Amino acid sequence: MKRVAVAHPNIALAKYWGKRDQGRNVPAVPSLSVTLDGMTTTTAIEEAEADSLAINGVLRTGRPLERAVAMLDTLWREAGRLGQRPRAAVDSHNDFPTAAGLASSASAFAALAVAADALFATQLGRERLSAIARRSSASAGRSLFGGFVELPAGDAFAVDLPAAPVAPASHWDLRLVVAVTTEGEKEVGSTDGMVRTTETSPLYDGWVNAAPAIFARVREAVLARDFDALVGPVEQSALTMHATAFAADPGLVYWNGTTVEVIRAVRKLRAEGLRACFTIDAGPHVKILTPTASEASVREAISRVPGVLRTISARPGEGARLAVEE
Ligand code: 2P0
Repeated sequence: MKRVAVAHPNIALAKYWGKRDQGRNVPAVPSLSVTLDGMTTTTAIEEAEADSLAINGVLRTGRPLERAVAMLDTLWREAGRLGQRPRAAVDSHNDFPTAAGLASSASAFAALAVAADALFATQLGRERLSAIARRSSASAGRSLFGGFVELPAGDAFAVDLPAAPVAPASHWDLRLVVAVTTEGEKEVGSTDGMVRTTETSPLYDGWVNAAPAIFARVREAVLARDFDALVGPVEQSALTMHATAFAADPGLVYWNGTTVEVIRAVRKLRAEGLRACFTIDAGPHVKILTPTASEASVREAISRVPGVLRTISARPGEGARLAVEE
């Protein structure tokens, strides 16, 4: 039987960057994200002669297949199933471009966890699926849930570390405007970038020490739906994460010139009285948070910044789930 699941990417307002434990993929800092609506990964899975993985219609081998297989093995083992795991054909499609800088690994592993849980009839529940997805890609643990979601930092012994919902999507009708600044893919992936930062950046300990207080301020502002209180910690989280990465050896510069221009444009809009703040992930695009009422003005102003190729708008959305069969 074929099972189909859908999941959405998420954007961290308080960033995760760095692992306490590489093998178990345990984050060194707490993060808080918003799961997005609109952009969707749809993943179908069915029993097959051998494990296989297709992404957007292209069969993949090597590392992407290994990561998917590792998740299927973990899920089977976690469910305490005896005997050999059924082999599975996984067919995953994204309806958004990877070059938009929206972490496709988050929605991919969240959708795969839900689809495989249904195929194997393991009924692990959302929390355990989140912990399993987090082991494959930490941000994927957050996409199991909708709305505003937190992922705590783990200690060295953390085996099961799920994300948890902070508030549902309906809690706060914010908009997230992505300013796309290049169509190219990033040079250094998040996983490798984090390892380099952890091992070589002299600022890494400062980031790990500062992150919990920044996270707490973001969490409080989200719960209070206080946009003005959100601005400071959201921008500080992104800038401190990037400052730490800049200081690695060799330095990780995820930005391009347009990234800086958009930051300046957002601050100018704020000085003119508009509510908006920015965040940046492991790539050159800028994500701008704004209340619904100012979305149109923000989009228009940001589209005019030289170097911005286009903008994409998203709102808070739902967690990973089985697709409704037609
Ligand atoms: C985040 N990022 O909190 C941060 C901010 C990117 C910048 O989580 O190694 O793909 O698979 O656990 O989850 C992207 O990193 O990394 C990410 P792994 P992941 O959204």
